[in-house]
Amino acid sequence: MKLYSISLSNNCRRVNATIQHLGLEVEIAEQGFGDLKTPDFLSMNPNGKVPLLVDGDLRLWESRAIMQYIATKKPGNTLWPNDVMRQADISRWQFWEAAHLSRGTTAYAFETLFKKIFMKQEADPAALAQGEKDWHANAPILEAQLASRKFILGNDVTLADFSVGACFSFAEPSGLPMDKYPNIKAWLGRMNELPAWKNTTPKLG
Ligand SMILES: N[C@@H](CCC(=O)N[C@@H](CS)C(=O)NCC(=O)O)C(=O)O
Repeated sequence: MKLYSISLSNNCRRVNATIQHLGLEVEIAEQGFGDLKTPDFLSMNPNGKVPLLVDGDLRLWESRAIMQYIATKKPGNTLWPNDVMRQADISRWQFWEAAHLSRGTTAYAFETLFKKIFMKQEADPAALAQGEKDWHANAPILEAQLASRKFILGNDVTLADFSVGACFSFAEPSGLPMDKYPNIKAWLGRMNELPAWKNTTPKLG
């Protein structure tokens, strides 16, 4: 298997953490942003985005789909247990973070960090205010889930943790307001004790 990836990307991080945690043999092809719009790359992923997994004839894009697929390569793991009810529960958190939680966290990262670093632009106050609203609308749901659990589903780390956790990759440098969410902060501390998670922390410059 070969993964086209950019180590700074939080979407790639959730896949790379899965690979490392399971000890999967995957060739990592680190890309530059310019590489993603070449005809060759677009023929594999018309979105021109990473991550992209190649396995035989399969060209698989979308980070959460890649996570589920590669996790099946190592049966018997806690990340994606062979139990449809657990899988449904994990998928639910993956879809939730993609559709809801990431709206606020991405707005913070984009407005306060990436615009400055890559576009030499200042944050747009209206976009940041909307991001703050989205963040506080969704964070309490995760905060409540983690009140009595070590990881999102319980005692074992699952793809839900790597999926949702990736949304927080830039929480600190982007100034995401975390004070009202001690359970999320404590869970992120536990995530950082996992070598696969710590090793895939994106390095900003
Ligand atoms: N929903 C996609 C998002 C992929 C995505 O937006 N990737 C970014 C990196 S974080 C990218 O490749 N951006 C390059 C571009 O849009 O030109 C996933 O989860 O895989």
